[in-house]
Amino acid sequence: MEREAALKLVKEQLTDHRYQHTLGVMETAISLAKQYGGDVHKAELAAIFHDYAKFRPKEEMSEIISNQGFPKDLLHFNSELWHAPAGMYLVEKEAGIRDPEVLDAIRYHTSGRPAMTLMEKIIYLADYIEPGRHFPGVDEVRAVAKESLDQALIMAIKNTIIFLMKKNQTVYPDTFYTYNDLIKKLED
Ligand code: DGI
Ligand code: FE
Ligand code: FE
Repeated sequence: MEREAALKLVKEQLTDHRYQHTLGVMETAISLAKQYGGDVHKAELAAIFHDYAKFRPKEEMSEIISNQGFPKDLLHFNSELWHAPAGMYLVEKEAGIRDPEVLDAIRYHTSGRPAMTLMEKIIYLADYIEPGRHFPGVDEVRAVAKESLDQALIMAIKNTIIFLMKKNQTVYPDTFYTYNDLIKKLED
């Protein structure tokens, strides 16, 4: 699917603010893909669709997780996590996207997972550092992203864990497993 057609589908699903965020993720994902040797068109598509399900009713998302083979433990953690797997399912069903690399990048863009693929890393990081993001520490991650995709990813995941813990929120285990996996690979 070409950019314009994909953007049109996504625009209908999102608020204007979230659509602007999506455009930022798209530009950032394209430049990370160019820098780190990822497929630029796939990165563009995954970025455009990554938050497709963000505004679906919680009941719809939890039903998808329950009935479409996703891990049910997600339902016992923050509902902010649900739009990623629900998005994967809906993007395939409603937009006809079939590419597993694109679909997995959407699926894992919030929690991460151990052994993330290059495409998954690009989308996770682009979501975190796109130009519309303004929070403490984001500029440091942007700077590191110019040098090392994995180092920047570790910083983003670490910041997210600390952010959640400061608010006394639960952390989905895969987020910790992603952090551990990346740290172990650095040690090797
Ligand atoms: O959809 P976005 O706002 O663009 O960003 P996102 O998909 O990365 O995440 C949405 C929020 O989910 C983010 O502010 C942190 C929150 N969240 C809640 N529980 C968890 C979590 N994020 C991770 N990585 N792990 C959690 O357990
Ligand atoms: Fe998201
Ligand atoms: Fe996002």
